[in-house]
Amino acid sequence: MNNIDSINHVRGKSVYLDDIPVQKGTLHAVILGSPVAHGKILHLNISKAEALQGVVKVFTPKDITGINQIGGIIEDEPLFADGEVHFNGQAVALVVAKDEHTARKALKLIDLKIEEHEAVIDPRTAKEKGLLLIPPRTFRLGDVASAWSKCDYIFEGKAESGGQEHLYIETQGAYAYPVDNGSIKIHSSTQGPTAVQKTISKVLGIPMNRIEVDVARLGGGFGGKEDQASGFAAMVALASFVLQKPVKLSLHRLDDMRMTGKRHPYSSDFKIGLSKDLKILAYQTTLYQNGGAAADLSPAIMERTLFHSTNCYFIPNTEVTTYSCKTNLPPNTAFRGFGGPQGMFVIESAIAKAANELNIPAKKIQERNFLKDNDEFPYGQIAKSVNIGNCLNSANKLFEIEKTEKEVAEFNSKNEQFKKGMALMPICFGISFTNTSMNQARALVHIYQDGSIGVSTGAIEMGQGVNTKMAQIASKVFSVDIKRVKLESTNTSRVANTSPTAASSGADLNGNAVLIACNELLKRLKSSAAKMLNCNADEISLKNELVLKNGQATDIGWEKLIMTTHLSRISLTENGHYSTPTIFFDKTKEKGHPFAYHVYGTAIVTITLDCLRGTYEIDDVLIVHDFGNSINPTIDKGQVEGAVVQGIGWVTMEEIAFNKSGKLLSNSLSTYKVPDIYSAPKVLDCQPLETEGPDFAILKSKAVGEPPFMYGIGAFFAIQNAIKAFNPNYKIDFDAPLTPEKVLMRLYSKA
Ligand code: MTE
Ligand code: LUZ
Ligand code: MOS
Repeated sequence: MNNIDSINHVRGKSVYLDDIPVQKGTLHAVILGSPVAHGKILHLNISKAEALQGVVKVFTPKDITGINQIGGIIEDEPLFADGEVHFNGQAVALVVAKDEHTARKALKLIDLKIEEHEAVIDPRTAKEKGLLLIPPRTFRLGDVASAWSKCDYIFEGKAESGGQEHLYIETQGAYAYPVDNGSIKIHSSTQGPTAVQKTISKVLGIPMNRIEVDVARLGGGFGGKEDQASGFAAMVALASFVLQKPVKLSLHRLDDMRMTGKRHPYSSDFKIGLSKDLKILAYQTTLYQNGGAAADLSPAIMERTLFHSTNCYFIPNTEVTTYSCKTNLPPNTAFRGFGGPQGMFVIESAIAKAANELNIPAKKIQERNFLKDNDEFPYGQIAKSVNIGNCLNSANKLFEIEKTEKEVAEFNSKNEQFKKGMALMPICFGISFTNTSMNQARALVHIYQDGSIGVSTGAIEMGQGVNTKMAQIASKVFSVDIKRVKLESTNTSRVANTSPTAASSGADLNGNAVLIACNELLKRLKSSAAKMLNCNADEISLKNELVLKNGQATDIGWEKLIMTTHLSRISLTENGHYSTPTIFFDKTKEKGHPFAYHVYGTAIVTITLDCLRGTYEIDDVLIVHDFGNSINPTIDKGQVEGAVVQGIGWVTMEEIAFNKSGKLLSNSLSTYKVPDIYSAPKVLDCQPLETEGPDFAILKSKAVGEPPFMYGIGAFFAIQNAIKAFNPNYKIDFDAPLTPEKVLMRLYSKA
């Protein structure tokens, strides 16, 4: 089953926000972003800009009809800066004009004076100054303090991981127009239509039922549109509401890069203690999250860092503390993995440090400490159906890892300029929103009189194939051709109170809601067929568009069944509601059972390093991944491939640079390098682990969106190993991304 959108995507026929035909008289908006990262607004005069021909209005805080507030978790973020600015690019005003060109011209006529204050860029500095977005949190298991004395080896170190630009191909944007009765309709490039609706409701001061948010699809989100689409949508909605005109905003790439938050950089201290036989007895770490100027999703991301701080290892004594630090950067936000990768990078660094000091391969320590069934996670959940060991065993066999290790060693002994490095990157990722209440979804299913089916859910299609999976589920339940099923746009008037499509749980939550709705309709159809055939409903089944009675084909086809049911005045519409059972979390104890299940897998990453230039190529990434019982192996494999390359980019080449006063230097694609086809692995082989799959995954098909991102981290350690093979003096350190410049310095460092 291919992605139902692929043909239209390739032909350029799929409609994204900027492709929606605009109404006559549509106005265009452009944002004035603060030119400095921190300061006091002394003076803001818009009269010259408003006087420019073609300019309709310049919006500032005083034009807001509701409240000037867009913070989703904490109300700490104004829509338009009021009095102070806290990051470079923060919206100060919105120019609305007859076209974008005029609006941009008007930007230059706005008279803005800011008294510049010192900008804080570094999270540790922020922490020292007491600038925290929320109070710190700690997860604990066992007793670290008393465990150190039992350790034969103790190592300490620091780990740094960098930010990451989402670089969705479609930038942020929205298109709003007034409809009847003081209501507005808005198309928004968002992962969270309800978040958009709620934010607009607050900013405009009108109830949610007056706001209809519609999303056909996104040209990528990767977390960047989970929360941050809301502000842009609110600006457009405000302008449209006040002017009673259609208004559109589609960010220029440079504005998008400058104004939106990214993956959180983290700076961490770790201490790890092992026994002689390489059991990790104790692990203690403090992580400083660079949150940016407002909370955004940072509290939830900080939480997921805690949840994933021991990756797939059982460590009986653990203590992990995180600080969410307030800096003068754009508020950092969700990005594939949601803080998980940052936490996992630190434990992998701690293990690599220990392995380096003990002069053994890290794999020995990794394997020795894999989680097993009934082990306790630091957050109290008991591990079940743990597949990490199985994944590695299977990888050992399939990919002949030992043989490859020997080949790498042989290559390195024979070559001077080129060295190879290998690393094992195992993963364990929890599935469910860590905020329990968000784990719910609804679906609305209509069967039309002609037998065609319309499915609406709360899920957003952003390239991950969730719509295809939804269509598969409906077609499977009714046993009809998938061509009969159409996925509607995601619309808050059809499916309300949605959670964002995030946490890799879009298919699980919405798919289960579709399943519930379809099964309810199926029950109705069966009793209708039973009436037609004068038998009991339990004798009826549907197969390949035919009604079967006791397994035997009848002359009633799908279309006849539907029409007859409709004529009998039976509803062919159903709403399904799903909420994940059994999960809970008690924040006062920091213990619970927050995840429906975990996804496991393991990757072996091999790279070749050019020791003259510091450049490297990824030879291969060999994966055994636990998909459960995948409902769409083609799509799921695509998710793994994209995630791996994105993960490699994060730890190798994607380097976000701000200057000391908080100005983004890597503000375009000429100064920010993302992986291209040359930096992708030469071989990316992903084999499924043969398993049944957990009950709470949709049709036992495990969530796949985020977990494989973390395989990319293996590239960092593979490069480290190659550096070591060349330079025995290299004192291992952990500073991602490991760009060729950094590699070169390390190749020739003298201890
Ligand atoms: N794949 C594509 N092509 N585009 C995206 O934006 N987002 C990722 C992942 N895969 C993304 C993607 C992220 S961050 C998440 S959380 C999941 O898809 C969300 O979709 P799902 O819950 O349906 O897996
Ligand atoms: N968003 C969120 C997420 O609000 N809670 C989560 O747990 C989460 N996890 C991954 C990605 N987005
Ligand atoms: Mo993904 S970071 O949960 O949108």
